[in-house]
Amino acid sequence: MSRYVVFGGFLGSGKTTGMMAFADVLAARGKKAAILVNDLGAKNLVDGSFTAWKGYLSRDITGDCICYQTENLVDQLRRFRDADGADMIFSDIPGCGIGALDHVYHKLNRDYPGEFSLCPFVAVVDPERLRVIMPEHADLHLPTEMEYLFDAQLKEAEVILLNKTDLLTPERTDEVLDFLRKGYPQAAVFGISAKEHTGLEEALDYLMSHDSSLPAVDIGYGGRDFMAAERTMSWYNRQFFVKGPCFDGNGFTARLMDQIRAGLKAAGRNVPHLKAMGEDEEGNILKVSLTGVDYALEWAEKLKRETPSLKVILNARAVCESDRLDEIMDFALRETARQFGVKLHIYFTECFGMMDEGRV
Ligand SMILES: Nc1nc2c(ncn2[C@@H]2O[C@H](COP(=O)(O)OP(=O)(O)OP(=O)(O)O)[C@@H](O)[C@H]2O)c(=O)[nH]1
Ligand SMILES: [Mg+2]
Repeated sequence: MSRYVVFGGFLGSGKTTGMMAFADVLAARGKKAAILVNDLGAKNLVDGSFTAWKGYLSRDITGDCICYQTENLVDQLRRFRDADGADMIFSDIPGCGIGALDHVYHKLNRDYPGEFSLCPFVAVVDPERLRVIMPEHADLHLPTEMEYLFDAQLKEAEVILLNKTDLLTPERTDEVLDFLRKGYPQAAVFGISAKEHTGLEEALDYLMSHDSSLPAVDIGYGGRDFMAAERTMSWYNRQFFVKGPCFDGNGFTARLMDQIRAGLKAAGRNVPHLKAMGEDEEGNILKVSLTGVDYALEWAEKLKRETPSLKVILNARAVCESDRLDEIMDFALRETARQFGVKLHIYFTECFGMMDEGRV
């Protein structure tokens, strides 16, 4: 029987990087891991393309949270288990999501008993973002409604992975771990760095040797605070092709991200996760993230040379009204193309507010 784990956790906390890092540890142990990438939106997801490009056994479930597509989820899990022989299947949920303990774990346990061995339910947390609900109450230019989601994601977790500890001093890591252990005593808490591959062995041993206790946790799913938090967010997915005389693909993408940042900042809005992946004619890629308008770009991959063309997927999960976000993204792309003297072919765009009228 395959083991299955869901990684929840806020936008940009490192769910995707974490799933890949744990898959590496499992591979080193001679075990086969699979990654199921889940997000809202129809298609063109950076995370799915990136995990596949990196060579992981991965597929995606798009269009909605796995909470609401149980049959599709079970089909994919069975395929990984039966056709691919995966020992461990990781999946995430959209970074604004809560409630998967109920909607995924309890549903699988009730309707598909004995099919999948469920690891403890995980929340991945970014220490920077956590400062919003820590005693210092840091102002990260996010709406206060968001605090409900941060807290609910941690309340629901059986395991909390404090990620990005490479960015902290050992003293600060201990301080944050202490805050999590005291505030969320139901969870086993581990400090990890998905990027530097530290702390993974211990956390993985725990996940592999414990089963979910399927706790019943009331996090106010669907209530007033939940709706208020979700209402602040919009999703944007675009796929386009850039054609030039030879141009700097990294520079183009960095300029685009900076133009988007500037547009959002001028409007007093923010973007918990803006990410782009670009692929040149030879199959080389760039991949870059911005986890808020106040931070620096983080590159996971860069192109090594200039290119005459670039296929780009751009995803934004923003704190912004969808119509305004659409305008900001469109302006930024056209302006960047103008500055670089390149031609654009836009093949796919979708933009929606989480609670927009007429979406579903
Ligand atoms: N310094 C550091 N950066 C990390 C670590 N893990 C992830 N990141 C970076 O954080 C950013 C977001 O990581 P992702 O793995 O895409 O986060 P995510 O939770 O999957 O994001 P969404 O799917 O959008 O919710 C990327 O720029 C990563 O490179 C880490 O351990 N240390
Ligand atoms: Mg992700």
